[in-house]
Amino acid sequence: MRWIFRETHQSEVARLSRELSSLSCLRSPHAKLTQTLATLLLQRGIGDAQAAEKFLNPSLDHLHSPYSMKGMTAAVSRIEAALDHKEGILVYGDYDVDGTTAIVILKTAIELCGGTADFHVPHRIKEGYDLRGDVIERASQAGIRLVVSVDAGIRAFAAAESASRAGVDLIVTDHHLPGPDGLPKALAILNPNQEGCEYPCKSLCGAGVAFKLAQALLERRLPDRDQRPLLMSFLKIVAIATVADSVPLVGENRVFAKLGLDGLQRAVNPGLRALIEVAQLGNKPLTSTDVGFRIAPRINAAGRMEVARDVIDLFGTKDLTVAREIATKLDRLNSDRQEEERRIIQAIHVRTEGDPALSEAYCMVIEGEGWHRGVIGITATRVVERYGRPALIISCNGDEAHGSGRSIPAFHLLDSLEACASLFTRFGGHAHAVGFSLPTARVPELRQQMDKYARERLTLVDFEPVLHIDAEMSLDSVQPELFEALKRMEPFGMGNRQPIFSARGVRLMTPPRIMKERHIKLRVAGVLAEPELENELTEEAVLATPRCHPDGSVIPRRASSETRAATSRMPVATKVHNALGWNLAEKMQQSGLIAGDLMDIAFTLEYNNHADFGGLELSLKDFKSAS
Ligand SMILES: [Mn+2]
Repeated sequence: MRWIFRETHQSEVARLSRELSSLSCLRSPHAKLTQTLATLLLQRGIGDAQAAEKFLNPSLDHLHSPYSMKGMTAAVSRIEAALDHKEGILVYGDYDVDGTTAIVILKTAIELCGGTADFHVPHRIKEGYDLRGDVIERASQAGIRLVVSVDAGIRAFAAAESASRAGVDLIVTDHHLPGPDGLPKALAILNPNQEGCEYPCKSLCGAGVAFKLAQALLERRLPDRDQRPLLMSFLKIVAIATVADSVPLVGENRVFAKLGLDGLQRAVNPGLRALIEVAQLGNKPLTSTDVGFRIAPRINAAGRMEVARDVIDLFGTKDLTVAREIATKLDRLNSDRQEEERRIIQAIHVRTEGDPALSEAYCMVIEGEGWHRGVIGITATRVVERYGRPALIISCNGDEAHGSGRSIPAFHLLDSLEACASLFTRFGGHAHAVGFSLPTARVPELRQQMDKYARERLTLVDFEPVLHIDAEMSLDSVQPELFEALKRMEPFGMGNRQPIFSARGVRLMTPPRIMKERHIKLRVAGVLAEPELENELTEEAVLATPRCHPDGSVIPRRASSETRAATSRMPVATKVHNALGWNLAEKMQQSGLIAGDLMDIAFTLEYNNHADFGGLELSLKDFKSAS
């Protein structure tokens, strides 16, 4: 694994570090801590104490005015007119987490303001993404005069034409980039990415844009005292979409994610409670990882397995028993989805094992008959993770084939598809992810052309995974205060990754322990002085081991004589830390490192809640022999 150190300017770090020392929320931090924090904040675009204070203490007061978004006034007046005249409104969304939660947000806001809202979620396979004219025409026949899109519509030119022909007013709310041919004809368009929109946060997800409209409506129609509690309850759902849609967790998105995640611990909505229950996340603070890997996939499973409607019913019901039934169904769909994913991955694995031409391809193109189209995107992600190469995964249904692709940073996937555009019946996407369809008969040609194209542009180095290191530090800096400061930087995710640190020349104190054949547990320490042989670790060193046992008096026992022999050759060390390395057992065995050796490690800081051996610990991302 290649380590890449993020750059910081020392003078900038020194300046911000001085400013941080006066921040009240850090409670008189020492110089080393503010330096580390300044480094991390600068990397995240936070350049002064005021911005740092905001970043470390997200609050409702940091939300921008909805009216700084272009089109808001027009959208709000039209919806208010509908409310006043008791017109029905159709909220038209999308089938993924972002699209379904956006529907829930806007529909609920309209209902809270006394209106009625129906909704439409497209069928993933039969309708596909984006608004369709026939759906709007049917709504018009049913008497609907106002359609509001969420998480979709910014390129729905034909549907917008149908709306205007059918005498339906269309409000588009979306976050996707507008196309090169301008905007569809609509009564109002809310999209921070449209030309002329001054909205400060450009990276809202679709549910985020829907939330801004909801916020504006609530401000107009409901008493002041209700505003904050209502916004807080909406943010729980906005946070889920914000994390799931992988938008950067900075600016207003950070406020959504932080307040929403905190709020989820006290979820009242029966749907949310049931969902947290089936994901087995009750009674503890939720992290962005919990939401991204446990909550969002269950919501997404509905759309993947073709019942996205269930998500709206789940959040709409007032009855916990009903909510539990739906959540249990989503949980099962998610298991089915995982099962299907495993089945495809297994098939891919078997094929690549037996076919070096496939596993050594510079762009892997792998097809299968009848693979579920709802999961080939996730499968492509897994293949890229495993092989480090761009991958197109294709589901063939007779003569027709549908594919989904994911890439690595060095390879622009959409450009590569454009280079063989004539093979496709349809394709789209961006640098990192694409979707496409083509005749099944042309898949071998696609495989050959993609590999040729990739070989002209990539080298083997591009396939080597890289690890971005935020800051180098000595193990002595691993202190509870640092961990506290890092907690304030949560939630981590896109745009605000959990900081990865490196420490050079740390000493492996005991023989590595292998856990469950795949993981390792190490004891490591920063080295203060050159070896001065002692029989065992000084008591001072042992006591200084960071741990959090209630009585603080547990001293680790050295188990075997072998361990004692190893530590007896050890020099006097400073604090000893536990370091856990998931799936690093094989690498440890290959490295030949033994107790007493010096190594360079890359790690994140974690907290182990175990009553006996809990405390601060390092989670190893990678290690090498000391350079
Ligand atoms: Mn979206």
